[in-house]
Amino acid sequence: MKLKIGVTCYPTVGGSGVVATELGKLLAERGHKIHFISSNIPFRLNRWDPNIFFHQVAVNQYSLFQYPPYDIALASKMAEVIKREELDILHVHYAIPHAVCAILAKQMSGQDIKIVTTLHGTDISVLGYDSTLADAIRFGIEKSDRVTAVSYALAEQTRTIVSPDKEIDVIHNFIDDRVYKRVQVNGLRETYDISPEEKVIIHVSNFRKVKRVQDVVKTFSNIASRLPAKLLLVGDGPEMTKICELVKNLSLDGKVLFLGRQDHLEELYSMSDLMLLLSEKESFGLVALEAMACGVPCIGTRVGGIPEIIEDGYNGFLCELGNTDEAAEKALILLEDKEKHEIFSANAEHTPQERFQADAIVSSYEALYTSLLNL
Ligand code: GMT
Repeated sequence: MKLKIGVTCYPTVGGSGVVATELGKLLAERGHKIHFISSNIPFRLNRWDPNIFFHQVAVNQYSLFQYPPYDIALASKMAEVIKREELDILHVHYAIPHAVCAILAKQMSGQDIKIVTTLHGTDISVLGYDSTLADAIRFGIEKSDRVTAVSYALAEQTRTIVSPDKEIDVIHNFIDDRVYKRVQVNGLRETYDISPEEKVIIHVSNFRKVKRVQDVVKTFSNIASRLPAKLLLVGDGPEMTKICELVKNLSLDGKVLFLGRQDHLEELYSMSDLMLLLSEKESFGLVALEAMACGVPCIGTRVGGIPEIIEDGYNGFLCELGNTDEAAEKALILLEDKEKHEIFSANAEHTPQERFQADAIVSSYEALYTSLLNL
């Protein structure tokens, strides 16, 4: 049976928005009607599909209110779409505010819609600095009909920190394997002035503190003192100024390329030899999976969901958080041994198909929806 599914996520750049949108697109390809309800068109919603609809949440600023009422506006829009489109399911990404808005919308609409909430980790990291939101997060989780987490680590962390009286299913993230694959990048290295003997190391993030981009630069500095290499820093965010300073202080100008936010990451990955993901918090680490799909092994910290993607000694290496010497040593094991690098690269390329197959993961969500509706 074909379903009518409302989807709410943050439309801005970020793994949760990517996963929500890619899932919606693949469900639409299977014939379900997908209604995105969001403040803006999700950035990956870049092609027309007759089964995809977008309902914009208008958040107005009134002089009477100190803050624009995003949550109430979202809940109202959800209720409107639930009623008009006769939605079966509302799938929201994040417990706060989206699950809480969905619960309110359900009450406003008076319909027996089922609410599915996917946790991406941000709810838990928010709690790290604002424990007053714990009750709201627990409420959002407990009042959802089903809750999923993107990794076993996140499910466990949620149980420990929030202690909800609710089962949490784990459904891993996935990538669109039609996009993320090794592609020919003739002339791209030359464009970036990368010589044939130089190794290319890549890091992609939103440059938040938790991403520890300083550790990435320090690790690179160590690597670059041993062999010719360039570091591609892709993305932008609050830590950027500090990173630029560090690059200068370590005399790495010219070796570190600041590429800013980029589309078509598959091309940048395809010309890279190694990815560094040295975060202190990472519930999954979608960029590691994207890079692997393009044949790039990863060095990652033994943190959150990263060990669920990086299999130590198979498609990359794990290292201790903050230990940049260890990260550099592990990187050099691959960069200095062509044969080993080829094996790791092939293993990385197979990882999405082996354990994060898009088709199977979309089917898991489909099964979850239909079981909720007793179909
Ligand atoms: O990593 C971020 O800062 C963005 C954040 C988000 O909410 O989009 O990413 C989270 O969700 C992604 C998709 O599930 C995961 O791949 C990221 O690991 C997770 N980020 C953190 O846990 C810090």
